[in-house]
Amino acid sequence: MDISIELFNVLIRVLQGDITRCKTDIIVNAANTSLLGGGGVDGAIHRAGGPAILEDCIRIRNKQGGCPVGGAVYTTAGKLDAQYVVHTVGPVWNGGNHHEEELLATCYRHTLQLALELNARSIAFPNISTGIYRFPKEKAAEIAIQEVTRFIQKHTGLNEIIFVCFDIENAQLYSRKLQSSKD
Ligand code: AR6
Repeated sequence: MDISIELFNVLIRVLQGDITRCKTDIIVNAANTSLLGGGGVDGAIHRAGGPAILEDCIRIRNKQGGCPVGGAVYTTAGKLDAQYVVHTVGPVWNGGNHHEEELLATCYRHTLQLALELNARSIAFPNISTGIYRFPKEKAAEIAIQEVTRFIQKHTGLNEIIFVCFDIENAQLYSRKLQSSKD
């Protein structure tokens, strides 16, 4: 199921598993606007990374009042084997007529922009919004792949982008869609 393809000189990989085990410059978190942690991948990242991540989140929250939907901020990666965690806030799926698709695309764009500013070479994304926030998985995969592809067409710096899929359904969707984007 795990696949790798090369697009615009960037290795794009699909891995099924736990993002907290990734060794990439950046691990992306699917956070909420409070930045105070939660369940799903957010809970896993804070648990594995330790309290330094939450301390940074609280500093950011005190300074700018959390993070808006579609926004992205970065913190230490704490005990994770990464340099930074980029926390982005995906939209809650609410039927599709509340700018959900655009907001999800904005998460990927802002996160990738931040990766560029942080001089990151590698980044691991979870499937933002497709858990507790109920965004339809297929649509979310299309948006993620589209935004990543657009970004690497225009910007150099990243050489590895990993889509970390926790569930088999997402892993299959991403593998299929990436294979066909190559053909
Ligand atoms: N590694 C990789 N992916 C994971 C992991 C993991 N360890 N754990 C879950 N996933 P979710 P959301 C997948 O619910 O939908 C939090 O409470 C999961 O299977 O984590 O953006 C935040 O604080 C799914 O495919 O995030 C927010 O309140 C994907 O990660 C809210 O949930 C995203 O699921 C955000 O909801």
